[in-house]
Amino acid sequence: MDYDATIPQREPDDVPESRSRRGFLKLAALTGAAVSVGRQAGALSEVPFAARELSNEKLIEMYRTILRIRWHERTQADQMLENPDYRGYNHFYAGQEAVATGVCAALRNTGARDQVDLAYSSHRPSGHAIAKGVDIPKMVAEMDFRSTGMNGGYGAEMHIADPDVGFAGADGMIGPAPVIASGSAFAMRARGSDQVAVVFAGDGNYAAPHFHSTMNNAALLDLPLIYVMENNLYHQYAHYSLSCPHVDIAEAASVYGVHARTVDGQDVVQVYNAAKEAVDRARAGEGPSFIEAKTYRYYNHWGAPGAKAGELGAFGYDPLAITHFRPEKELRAWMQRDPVDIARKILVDWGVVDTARAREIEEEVKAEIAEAFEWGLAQPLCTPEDGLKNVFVEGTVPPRQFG
Ligand SMILES: Cc1ncc(C[n+]2csc(CCOP(=O)(O)OP(=O)(O)O)c2C)c(N)n1
Ligand SMILES: [Mg+2]
Repeated sequence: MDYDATIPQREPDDVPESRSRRGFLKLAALTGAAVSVGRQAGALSEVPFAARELSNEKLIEMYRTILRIRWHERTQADQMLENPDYRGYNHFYAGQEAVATGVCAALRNTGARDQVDLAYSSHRPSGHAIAKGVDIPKMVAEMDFRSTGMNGGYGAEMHIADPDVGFAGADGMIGPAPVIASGSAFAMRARGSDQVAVVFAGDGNYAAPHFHSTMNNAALLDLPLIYVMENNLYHQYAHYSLSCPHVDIAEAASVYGVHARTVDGQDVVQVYNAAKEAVDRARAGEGPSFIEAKTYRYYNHWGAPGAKAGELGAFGYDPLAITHFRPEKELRAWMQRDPVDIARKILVDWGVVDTARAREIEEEVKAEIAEAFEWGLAQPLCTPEDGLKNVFVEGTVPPRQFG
């Protein structure tokens, strides 16, 4: 589709809220360039190379985060496949690790509740949670419904949350998360805080009305909201082209006057650059940003069907799918641009570590995750009585009227 032909062009001064976009349009008008909303959204070369400021320690920590997510997923998939006593489940994030890692590396992940940045997930939360810095052993226990887990065994995958690191959790619904996150962004702005709210949502969100109302309100109110759309090409078993007319969904965000970028979601540095730009804009009161990260998931939509223990990814048939919906060659082609390999190559090429040290770090992370599962799966299970806790209050509640 040719967006130059289909998106009506506005005069520079007709653009009400987005200062940076107005500047861009003015500059383009001065140079006589043909301006298209679509080209702005996809203009990767314009993203400042913020990663130049990352210390070696921070780059290594980002690599560790990618590896923690990867080995958490692989270990949990193996539990689901091999351990009949394991009750946890997950919408696996393997393949998308660089997105959560690059975004959260640009956020404030510790501090008081009125300081820490917030991240919301929709239904694929484990990678976002780890990147935000949750306690992994407690998350492992939570995902297996253990009473000493992160949320007392009440949350499990779909509702894991840790306010101490600003991880607000998932809601399990396709649509509402961006609206909820924009409510937090509104509160941050109303309090005069420089916090930002981030929402991670999939390409399936585009067709939900919440996407459009969130973009509209965030632009109108200049909210410190960062909408990270992880475009992994599919929602459950349908390619996104079946529900979205855009190739780059970022173009749709641009139309609402939201600063929008598309990035290679397999490359943690590219993701970081776009996230840092978005965070700086939000903290400076310059309003919302939208980052579309092109990525791919290695497992099927939910759980481990089609996967084999000890192997990365699911190539086999998913009984939940109506057909064998994604070509194996497509999955293998994406795995050739693996976020772990790309991050390792960046570290080695930039002289941060050598290949041997990078491999050692991976072994350290594998051991850390193995310990997390050992601890988590030794925790006490919830009892039937636990199910009644937090439902009724002790004693009496005085009658009360609103108003
Ligand atoms: C309102 C609603 N409808 C349907 C579902 C079932 N569902 C869960 S995930 C999903 C697909 C989401 O696709 P996408 O947004 O691309 O995210 P991805 O799973 O690819 O990460 C659907 C339809 C749901 N959770 N909520
Ligand atoms: Mg998707």
